Order: sequence, then structure tokens, then C-alpha cells
Amino acid sequence: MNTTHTRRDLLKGGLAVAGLGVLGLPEFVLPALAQGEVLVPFTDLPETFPAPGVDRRQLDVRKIDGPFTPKDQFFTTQHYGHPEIDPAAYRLKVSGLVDKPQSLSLDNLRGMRRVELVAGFECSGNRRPLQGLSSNAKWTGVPLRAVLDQAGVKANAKEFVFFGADHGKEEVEFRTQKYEVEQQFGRSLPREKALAPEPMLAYALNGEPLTKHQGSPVRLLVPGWYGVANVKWLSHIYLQEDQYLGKYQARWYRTLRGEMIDGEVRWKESAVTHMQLKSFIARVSKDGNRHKVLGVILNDGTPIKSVEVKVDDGTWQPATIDPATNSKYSWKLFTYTWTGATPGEHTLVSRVTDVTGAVQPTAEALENKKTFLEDNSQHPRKVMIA
Ligand SMILES: Nc1nc2c(c(=O)[nH]1)N[C@H]1C(S)=C(S)[C@@H](COP(=O)(O)O)O[C@H]1N2
Ligand SMILES: [Mo]
Repeated sequence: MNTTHTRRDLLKGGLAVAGLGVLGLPEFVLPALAQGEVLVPFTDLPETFPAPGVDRRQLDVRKIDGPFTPKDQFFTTQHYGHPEIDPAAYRLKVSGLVDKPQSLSLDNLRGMRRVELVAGFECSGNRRPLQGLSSNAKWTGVPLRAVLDQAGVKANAKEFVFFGADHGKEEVEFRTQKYEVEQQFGRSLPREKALAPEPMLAYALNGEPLTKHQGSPVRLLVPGWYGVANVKWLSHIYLQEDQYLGKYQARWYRTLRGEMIDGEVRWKESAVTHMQLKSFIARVSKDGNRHKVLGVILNDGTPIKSVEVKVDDGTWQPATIDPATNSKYSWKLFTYTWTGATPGEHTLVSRVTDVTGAVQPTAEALENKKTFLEDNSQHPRKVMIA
């Protein structure tokens, strides 16, 4: 990125919502670039961003304009493309270890208890240099618990499997054999999590029906968990006793890391579940004599204690969390005012600490994590001050 964007460029690109924001709330002003404020380019970004594909899109975090990500910018990714679902013909099946199997239309779901929740998530593969696989929205839907209660969960239901309508051919390896089978995208939650108050079946994003990209007409939303748990185009909830070991549950979304146990390294493979504590700097802008730093915090909903910014070899300085984003599962936006920036290249980095005392790790501290998912390391960004 070697061009300088002005607010006008951003507006021309259709990146700012004029006047009232989503849901008719007054547009959030703090993170938007003010008149005359210019974006300072990061010098360590690739020259070109991946162009959005029909079904893939990264959020350009430099253009974050408010707490909620507009529907046409919300990042999107999935494994089998977008299935076509006619909302009028849509039925959500609930079966397996339930007393009363269900087949629910969109109207049935809309007629049930309605809840709203602001929740952000990121793909567990979100990482430097772009950090573009993250977004935040206000979701509307029905508590998963309400649907499960209506079906009557049997006592021996331990594993709750969520299938999307999307499917594809998969080679399943077994020892020396390979079997090709057609599989639906599936993910499971343990009983305790599925029956918790937060997970919801969401049918609206920022007050409008879900788009195809975000899983129309209904998706599972598991607040505080990485993207993959949030099954889109949800078609079937199946309750079983044994563990679900589908590809995207048991194999593709795992982390291999070495942990020191009693003085020895033990290699541990774990499933991707809740989000790891993370922050990153989304943009730096120049406003008169000062520079403004805008950043993003993502985690599993554990309250945040502080977020700090460090310039070059300076000391950590406190940044300010925007109160408009300070609900439990929302991503949090933070700002930091950088004064006295001298011409030349500088490195800026942020780190977040939660109330349990957990501190966002450095990349060095994560060296024992071999696989690339769940990279919540501190992310130094380089800028050139003219
Ligand atoms: N049905 C279905 N749901 C899915 C996926 C998928 O491939 N199929 N991909 C998951 C992954 S890996 C991510 S990161 C999120 C992305 O959600 P988004 O496109 O709304 O940003 O969807 C999740 N839900
Ligand atoms: Mo993902």
C-alpha cells in the first residue's frame, strides 16, 4: 500500500455510510476519518489486497467506520461455496435425541422469543499482515436454547451437531484406505455449551435479513467462539450421544502446540473453540500535528482490563476503548493519540490485557504453536511518516 487515502476517497469507494447508521442510530463519529484527516500507509502490507471473490471477502480494517461492519463489508469465507436456499421453503430440522423432532420454518423461528446481541468474531485463521477475517455486527434471532427446549432434549444427548445446507465431496482417510463421500458442513457443540444462554439462531444482521454471504436465512451464532463454530445456512440440528468427528470438527480446525508439563514439552492437539485474547492496529491517520491510531480487540467475552500501544522502543502507553463498543461480545475499538511523530519509518504495536491478568502474547511466546490457526500474537505494524 503506497497510496494515501483521504476521507473523500473512502466515501467515493462507498465505504462510509452517510447520515444515519444501521438501525437508524446516529453514525458513530469517533473512528471515522474527520475532514482533512489522512490515512498514513502501512509499509509492511502487500501491494495488492486479495480481490473479493464471489464468496470470499476480507474486511479492509483501515476503513473501519463504526462499531458495526456493514453487510457488504462483513468478511466472508466458507468451504463449499454458497448454497441456494429459498427462505419460503426453508425448514430447520431438529432431530436425534429429542422428545419431539421439529421442522421449523423461518416464520416459526421469527415467531419465537426474539433476542438481539452485538457480537464480533474472527476466523481462527485471521492473522497478519491483513487481519481482514474479522467483523462485528448486531445479530437478531432466537435463543438456541428456546428451540432445543421446544424439541425436548433427552438426558443422554451429549453432542449437538449443526449441519449447514452446503456440502461437498470429501476423501476420508482410514489407515491405508481412502473413501470418497459426500458430506454436509458440520460442527458440534457439547451439551453444556449448546444449552447455555448465549448461542442463538440468527436471522438478521444489523437489522436486515442475513445475506447469502452470512448464511441466509439462518445461522448459528456462538458468541465468543471463532468463526467456524458459527454454522451458516443451518439446516439440521442433530443430537447424539457420541462425539462428532467430521472433517471440520475433528481435523481441519485444530491447533498443535507444545506445552511445558513438569519440565517436559508435551505436544497437545486441541480443537478451535473460544477466541483467544487479541488486539491489532487497524489504521494510523494524520490529523493536523497529531497521529491517531485505531485498533481492534477480539476475545471470548472476558472483560478487558486495558489495551496499550507502543511506538518503536518506547514504553507501553494506555489506549482508550470506545464505550460504544464496550458490550460483552462486541469487538472493541480503541484509539490512541500519537504526538511528536518524527519523519521516517516507525513500528507500532498494541497489546491487550483482560481482567484475569492474561496478556496478549508476543509472536516469540507463541513459537511452540506449530499450526497457523489461533494466532493472537501481538502484531507490529510499520508506518512511514513523511
Ligand atoms: N455452513 C457453513 N458454515 C460455516 C462455514 C462453512 O464452510 N459452511 N465456514 C465457517 C468459517 S471457517 C468461518 S470463519 C465463518 C465465516 O462466517 P462469515 O462468512 O459470516 O464471516 O463461517 C463458518 N460457518
Ligand atoms: Mo474460519
